[in-house]
Amino acid sequence: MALLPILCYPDPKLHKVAKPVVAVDARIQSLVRDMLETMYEAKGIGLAATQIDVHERVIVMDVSEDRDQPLVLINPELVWTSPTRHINEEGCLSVPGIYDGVERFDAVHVTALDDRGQSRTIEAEELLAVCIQHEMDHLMGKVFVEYLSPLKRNRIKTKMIKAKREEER
Ligand code: K1U
Ligand code: ZN
Repeated sequence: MALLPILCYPDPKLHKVAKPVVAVDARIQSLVRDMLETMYEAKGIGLAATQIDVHERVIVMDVSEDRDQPLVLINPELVWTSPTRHINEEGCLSVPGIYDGVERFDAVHVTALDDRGQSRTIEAEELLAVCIQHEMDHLMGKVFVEYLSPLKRNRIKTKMIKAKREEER
């Protein structure tokens, strides 16, 4: 297993659109293991392949309190969204230290393959529903700060660029 570096906003690679996985083979299973290790180490509840510069439709998540219920979604597709939405506080491993409210569907149904290539449907609500929508945005090249006002987004961009410069000094 390997820890993978996570891309930081405003890296333009975060805006690439991921392609569908063609086959759930040993390469994808190894990618999933590395992504889970990276997500747990970073103390995140989710990670999209885009964030580690792999542009294929793979997501890993674990919203359980004990961090022992990994969920793997390969080629996820939203098949149902609730009629209601709410604003939830979100964070992002690619935008460390920034938290803000984003409006999301309260519940979603998603079809996907698991890490053995089996098709499944997940009916998600609460934090899992929010996390799925956040991670599926990553696969489309969208970072949560793009829902914020241009003023907030530009402030965050400047802060991230400054932090990166400091880190490189
Ligand atoms: O995709 C990512 O960058 C992971 C991200 C997932 C996420 C968190 C919160 C709402 C939606 C999606 C994180 O794990 S950020 C860090 C975190 O653990 C967290 C932050 C705020 C609330 C709950 C958890
Ligand atoms: Zn994120």
